[in-house]
Amino acid sequence: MPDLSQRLFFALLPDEGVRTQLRQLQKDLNRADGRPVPAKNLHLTLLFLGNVAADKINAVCDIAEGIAGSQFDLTLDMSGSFRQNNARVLWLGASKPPPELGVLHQSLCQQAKSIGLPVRKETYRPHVTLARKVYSRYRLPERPDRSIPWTIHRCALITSELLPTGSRYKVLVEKELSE
Ligand code: 2AM
Repeated sequence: MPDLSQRLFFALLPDEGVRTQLRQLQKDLNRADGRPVPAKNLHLTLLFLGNVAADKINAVCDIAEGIAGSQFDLTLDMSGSFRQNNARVLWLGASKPPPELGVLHQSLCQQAKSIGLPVRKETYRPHVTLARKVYSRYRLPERPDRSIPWTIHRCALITSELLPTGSRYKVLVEKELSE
């Protein structure tokens, strides 16, 4: 039987203005080795679900369709890195994540649990990954010169296919928050 499960995650999608500013910061990372995240893939993960069995995918789409609420503001004003195998992932985050972000994350966690998906109890660290597989010591300053103001208005359920060349994302459901 073919495996029809899908690797899924909920994310916030930047608008063009924010994407352009993220691209600019990525250019500063040119001095680092590593693999910059392609512009079209830039996002902030709300909840990573991992591989979801085929018979649960409709229920996850329903959760995404039910996302509602008002737009809110987030300021990307700090950077950092996570270790991943022998390399590092460089990211941009918010020193003061808005409460709405935590509420959205918690609500998605609860709904995912309610349909029987395993949700790991790890601390939510909202971030936008800028580059992966960075082996050099180059980092962005912890407080970049420019912060990026972002009005969050687009949430999405995304499927990710892991390819040798990197991840290929496809938006399954996209929701607009109200003004
Ligand atoms: P990352 O950018 O820090 O790798 C799709 O993989 C998205 O889900 C990425 O933004 C990724 O974060 C996030 N994610 C969270 N937990 C993950 C995990 N255990 N494995 C892969 N991606 C994860």
